[in-house]
Amino acid sequence: MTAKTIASLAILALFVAPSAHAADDSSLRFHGGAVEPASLTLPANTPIKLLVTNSGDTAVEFESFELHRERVVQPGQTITVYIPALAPGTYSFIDDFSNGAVKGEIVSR
Ligand SMILES: [Cu+2]
Repeated sequence: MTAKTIASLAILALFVAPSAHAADDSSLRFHGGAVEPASLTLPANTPIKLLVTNSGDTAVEFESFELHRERVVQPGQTITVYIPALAPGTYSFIDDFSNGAVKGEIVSR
C-alpha cells in the first residue's frame, strides 16, 4: 500500500464514518421470559440496525413473519438485525423458542 493510497483511505474514512453513524440504531433485550421494550417505536422509511441482546440463560429466537426475520440469539450474545426502511405500521415479533409466550411489536411511524 502506497503512502498516497493510505492518505486516500484516511480521507475516505472521514467521509464514511459520519454516514455510518447516521444509520439509526435501536435495541431489544430478551431476558427471563420477557423482552424490553415490548413495544419499540422506530422512524418510518428509515433503515435500522437493530441490536438484539439475550441476557437470559437459554437461547431465544427473534422471529418476525412480517419482517421476514428469524435469528437465534444465544445467552449472553448480541446480534445485529438489519431492518429495511419500513412503511408506517405495526410489525409483531416473538421469541419462537417460547412458542409465542414472549412477544412484542415494532411500531414504525
Ligand atoms: Cu422460528
